[in-house]
Amino acid sequence: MKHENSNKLFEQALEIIPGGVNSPVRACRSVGTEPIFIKRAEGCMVYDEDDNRFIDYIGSWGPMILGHSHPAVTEAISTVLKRGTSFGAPTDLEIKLAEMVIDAVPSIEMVRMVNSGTEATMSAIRLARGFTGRDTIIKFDGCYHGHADSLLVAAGSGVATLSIPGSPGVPQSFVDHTLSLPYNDVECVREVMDKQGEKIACIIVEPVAGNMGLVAPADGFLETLRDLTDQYGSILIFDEVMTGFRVALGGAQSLYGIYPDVTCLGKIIGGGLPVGAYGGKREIMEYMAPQGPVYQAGTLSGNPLAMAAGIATLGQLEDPGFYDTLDEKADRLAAGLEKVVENTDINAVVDRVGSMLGLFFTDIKVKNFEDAKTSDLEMFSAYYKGMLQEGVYLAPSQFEAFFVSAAHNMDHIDATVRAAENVLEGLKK
Ligand code: HOZ
Repeated sequence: MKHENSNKLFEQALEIIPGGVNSPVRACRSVGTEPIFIKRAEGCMVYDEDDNRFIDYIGSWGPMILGHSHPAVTEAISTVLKRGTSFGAPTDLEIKLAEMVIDAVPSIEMVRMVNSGTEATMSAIRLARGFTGRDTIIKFDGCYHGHADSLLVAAGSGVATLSIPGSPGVPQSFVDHTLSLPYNDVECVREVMDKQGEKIACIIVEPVAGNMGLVAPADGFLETLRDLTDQYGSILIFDEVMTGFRVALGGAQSLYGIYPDVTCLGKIIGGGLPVGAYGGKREIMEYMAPQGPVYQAGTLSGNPLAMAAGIATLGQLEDPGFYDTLDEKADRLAAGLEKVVENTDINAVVDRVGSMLGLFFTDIKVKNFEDAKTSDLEMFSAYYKGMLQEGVYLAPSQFEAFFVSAAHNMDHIDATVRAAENVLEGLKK
């Protein structure tokens, strides 16, 4: 497989863009390759600048649940595009998308649109601090909530991929207000809340962690967070930027029946355009300016193109049976990969929640970031490269989930399992 054109573009990019990329994981450093440059994408396939084609399981890191260039989404964007691209003023599209979000996500009564997941979590934290009058927050090791200063502590995703302990540029005084605890450790969070609960503004959590690879919540974990935040008057924030409209129409909260005070969204609700949102209980959301005292603003917030893409995407997800069909495909992929792992006798574990999947090269059940770090990263890197050669495009990091879209069919899934079989057979030797 040739990568000549991608390699040339990367050389050019390195001269003028830090690391040659606009988001660190894309540089593919942890897997020891150079990024492929994408020319176009359709359905579940991406095509690169060297005319290679790949079955895509990155899906733009989650948003493309319908697959790429879905006609309903591209048509909605082009219709709105003709009326102008941004007004910095309210439009009816914002109301429509807000209504769709509120109808689907059980705990959201009011919602504010922003431009990215990072903006959503950063604003939700400020809201929680403003509402409670407290400064300290709790997050979990290996969870990634975007790159706002106070959240870059023991973070997953790119921070974990590059093994960065924290980030220079984040004042120690910010970090002092962030407690990071082990994911799924009910006893630990109970102990900390029993000692410091009255100082805790919020607990923020990925209800299904997707930024340390895929890690499902243990029985009782989310419930304990709900109980403890209720007990101590702290805000419970679910970061559903990845899981929202992904694991179910109502997100992870509807799947597990645990409802947060504030939910952060992004990815799917923008249908592939830049978007984020945070929403929750009316009495909390009314604390936001201009209704309340907590400030947050944005020139492009509620952008009409993003709203149109989001509305068109969510419209497709409302089809009865959408998630059953999607989950069937994801289940076939997970089962296929498990079988390959078993047959090849390679140390690896596969996990799945809805259409989010993970594969760790370890022999233990992964419950938290410490477990995730036992994965053999050299094996992952060899697996990643092998799969790319086989025409399968995976996230170039052990610490990211991968996604099945509605555009994958059973043939794509079976071809992916065969590819994994070839690669893992080869690695065994
Ligand atoms: N860190 C995000 C995924 N978990 C985005 C990665 C990217 O866009 O490069």
